[in-house]
Amino acid sequence: MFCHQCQETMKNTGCNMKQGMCGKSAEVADLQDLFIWGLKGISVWAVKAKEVGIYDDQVGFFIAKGLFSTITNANFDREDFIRDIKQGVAVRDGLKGQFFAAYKQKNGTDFSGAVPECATWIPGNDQDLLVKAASGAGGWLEIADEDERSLKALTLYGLKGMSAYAEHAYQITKSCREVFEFLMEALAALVDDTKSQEDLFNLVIKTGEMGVKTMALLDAANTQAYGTPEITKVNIGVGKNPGILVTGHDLVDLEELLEQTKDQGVDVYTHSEMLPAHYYPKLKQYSHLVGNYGSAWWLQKEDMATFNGPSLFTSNCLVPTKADYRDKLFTTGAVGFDGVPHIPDREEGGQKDFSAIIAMAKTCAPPQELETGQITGGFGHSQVMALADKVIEAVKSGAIKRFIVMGGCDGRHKTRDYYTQVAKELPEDAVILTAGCAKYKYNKLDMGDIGGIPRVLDAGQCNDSYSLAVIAMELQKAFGLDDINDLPISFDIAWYEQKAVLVLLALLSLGIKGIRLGPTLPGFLSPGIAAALIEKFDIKPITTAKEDVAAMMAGH
Ligand code: FSO
Ligand code: SF4
Repeated sequence: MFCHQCQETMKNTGCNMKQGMCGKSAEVADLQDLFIWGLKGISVWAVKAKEVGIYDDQVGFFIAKGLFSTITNANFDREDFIRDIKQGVAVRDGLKGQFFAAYKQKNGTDFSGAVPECATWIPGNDQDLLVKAASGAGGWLEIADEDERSLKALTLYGLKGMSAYAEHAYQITKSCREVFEFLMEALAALVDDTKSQEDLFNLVIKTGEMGVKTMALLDAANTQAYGTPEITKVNIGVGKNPGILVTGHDLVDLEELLEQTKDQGVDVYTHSEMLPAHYYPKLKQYSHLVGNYGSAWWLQKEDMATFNGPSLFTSNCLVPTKADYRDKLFTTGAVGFDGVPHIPDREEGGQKDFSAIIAMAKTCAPPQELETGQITGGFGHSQVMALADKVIEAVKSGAIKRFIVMGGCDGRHKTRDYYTQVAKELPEDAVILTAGCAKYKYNKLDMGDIGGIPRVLDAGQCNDSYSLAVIAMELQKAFGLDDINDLPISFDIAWYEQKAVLVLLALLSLGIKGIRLGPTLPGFLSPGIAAALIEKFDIKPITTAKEDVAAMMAGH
């Protein structure tokens, strides 16, 4: 195996032993590479098919859901990937057949152009497939040039994040054509030998631009389905009923579970990235959506053990475990874990069937209390802009000196205490804008407020980083500034997995410069590409909380 897609990668170079730091086995890592190689093969035909007027939404969705399943901590199940690789070949050959027929009809001759091996490969039996995967087919080490590998990794990881957000949006909108077409075009470009380094650099930037569009799409879809997020106090204590703990990012899954648990004597709690569900009017009206239990994803071993009831994973981050609570785990969507029951996809127009998890919850004790009180969130772009006059006044009067955007991911490394330290070190005239699970590093500190504006404004999930960008663009307009970088805003982003890569590319595509990225710069950046990003965008590694706070407050 060789995997370097997340911030925990071994020695900040690549996981290349029997299993990754995340617990992913070498076999699953190799199968994921082979699967992605197959998705590139489908994309090669999809780009050609587009030229003769063929587009199939289901092919786009297969690719998006497939890439999503290869994100860090989403799917650890070898059987899922063996199944998906074979299904991918069938999808590819179906599309290829359609293209051949349309091509012949249009040109009067058979198509005879050259295509890369991933567009024609046949898996044979399961054993052949495993041998092919173990040979490293489709893996990063097949690319000799480190800068080419780095640019392709930056693109692919951005596409993975885009796929996750597109998959969530698609569950609501049932249409994501522009994003799906871009995914296929970009995947095909990654196996196109004629692309120069400049082409690949441009593809990275285009991925960021499409990232903004994808997050906007998800923002609109969530708002249309569940209302505009509003400022909300969320209970972090527990009730007396047994409960189901829901984690991940999929609001449709949560809504269906809430419907099916109505009047069942079972409460529903959010965990980690599901916390922002409480900010949506349509979801918060369910009285048995009781509160948020525990902290960020990496503390799930502790939180899920004391929760007592079953837990549902609607997306990453899942931590592989053999602990007792494993018997109470359920996965759905792109998530998978060997031997853990998987709740199948909904039929067209129907709902997922959560009866097994509800039945189990009824046999469980209520959750053990970890803490009491409330945390406040729901500061999406429309809520913050509703406070615009107050915010602008506070900036003009000097009551707010600076905004620090601290969105992104949380994680288990000790070095991430930096983000708690930054929050503590910030002077009282600084306000934190956050989104993503990174917020758990400081969202339970008592940071107070500035004239009624809380000093930690939580916009929502990591995809709601879009909201933070909208707020910045609105403030730029309100202050009449030509350059977004002249705003009193600094970016101190924590990354862990590939959705954060997309968020970073999206911010860069909006022209935001001087972003601090930590706890380490990505291991998949070659020295040459890291230098190019630093030169073009002034990206900075983090240093110490003290030094960085001083620099940010001084406008650097
Ligand atoms: Fe966190 Fe995990 Fe949202 Fe990520 S739960 S780390 S960027 O998957 O998705 O913020
Ligand atoms: Fe290693 Fe991260 Fe890949 Fe897991 S996802 S194998 S920790 S680089």
